Amino acid sequence: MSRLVVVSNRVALPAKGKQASGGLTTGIFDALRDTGGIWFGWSGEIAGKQAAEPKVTKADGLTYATVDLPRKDYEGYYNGFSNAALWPLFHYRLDLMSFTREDFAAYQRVNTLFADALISMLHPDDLVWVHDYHLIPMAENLRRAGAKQRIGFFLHTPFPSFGVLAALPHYDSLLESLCAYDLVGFQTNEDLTAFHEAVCRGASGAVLPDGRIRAFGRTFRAGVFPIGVDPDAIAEMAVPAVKSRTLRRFEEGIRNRQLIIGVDRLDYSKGLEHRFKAFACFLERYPENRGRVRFLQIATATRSNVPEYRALRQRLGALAGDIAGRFSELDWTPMQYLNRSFSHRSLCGFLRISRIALVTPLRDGMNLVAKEYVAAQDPGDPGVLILSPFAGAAYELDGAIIANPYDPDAVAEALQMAAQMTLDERCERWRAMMMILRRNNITAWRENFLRALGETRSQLS
Ligand code: ADQ
Repeated sequence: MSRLVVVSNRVALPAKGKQASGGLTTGIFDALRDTGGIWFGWSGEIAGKQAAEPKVTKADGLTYATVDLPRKDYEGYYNGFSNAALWPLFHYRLDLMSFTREDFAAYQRVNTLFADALISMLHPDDLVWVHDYHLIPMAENLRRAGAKQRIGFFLHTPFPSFGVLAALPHYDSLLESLCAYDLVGFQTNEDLTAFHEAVCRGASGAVLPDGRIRAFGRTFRAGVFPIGVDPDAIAEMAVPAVKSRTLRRFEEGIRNRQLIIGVDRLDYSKGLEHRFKAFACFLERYPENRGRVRFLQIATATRSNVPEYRALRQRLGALAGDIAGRFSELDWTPMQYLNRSFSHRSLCGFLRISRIALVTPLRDGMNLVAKEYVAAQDPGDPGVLILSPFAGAAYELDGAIIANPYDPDAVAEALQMAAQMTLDERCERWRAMMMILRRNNITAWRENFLRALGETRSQLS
């Protein structure tokens, strides 16, 4: 079996005495443990000057190799090109895209630095798996440094349609970088189709009859690999979590009211402002629910160095305050809005006791919370998932109520339908979704990707 080398922006270093938490981390960790591989990426540390050698840590049969980033490059690579240009672009928010040539140059420099640090650690037969939009030029840089290994890339976010992609200066350079991989993986068919179109229209490439792609003088594969969760592990975590002190105290506070939950990173792609307004619309249009429901929104702050995220946090705080001021009674508050984070175990507990989940991103590659919510439910009394059609998860979870987040009335109607849904219908919808979650679980995701990558032949070998 080939050794696996995973490359991602951040590396989940083994914390003493702590288990790897979160589905994706665990999924990658398991894949690496199978092959005794390397997990390579940024240490999360800013170095005064460029760190030449990667720091290597060995634990649990794995090798973790991390590099520090020079401050100047960190700003341009991470806060700049990755999170202020690519992230909004890939989520169809051209209005928020902020591009500078300096940021793009820093992005290229960091990818070169990563490739130069990694190349000497590679064995000839390794499979290299690069993750996400921060590291699109990795394969190109590794090839330039002489790598002949098979290199795959998985994009966790959506891939935008060509009309949107073309707004990015130097988009053709990114396309060329993507074409240096042996396999490029996407979450949904829509993303793959958009990539095909970009390659054909933006790079004069072609999709061959057998599905391979030819562009920039190379032939490679692209495919759909929807990321999954481990539904049984989530259920196992959720059952005891409900009995924890935190959860018991919280449940006492809501006193048998129907709990509506949202769990997201605080990010404009997650549609939180639209969601808050839709919840207000629901209370307005269906006043019989006042006093009977509680909306719990957990939104942990991320990327606080990017100005748009700070502005969003302020707007959300004001909106939550408005809703509380408008609808609260002396003995009832409609919503709780928390900017703190919880352990994955507690989150699974919150998901389990929630009668309705609102997963209404404006765009999302997949959205694992949607899948985690379904997996955490009590099979005898499952809750209802309300899901945006713009989340990758909507391609699989057809037992959810699909509601357009841009239409507050549609989300309000979905909430009313969910609140009134019979046990039989809830069970039927839940069973249909669980079947899909079990089939497309996290193990299937990584095995399918790595099998497909293993079956490719390096273009240079
Ligand atoms: P994210 O945008 O981070 O991931 P998501 O898939 O919803 O989005 O969440 C990833 C993980 O973070 C989940 O396991 C979830 O439980 C956890 N999480 C989310 N909000 C949290 C919170 N407030 N507190 C604690 N934990 C929280 C990116 C893409 C997604 C894609 C994933 C995986 O943007 O579209 O589904 O990668 O490919």
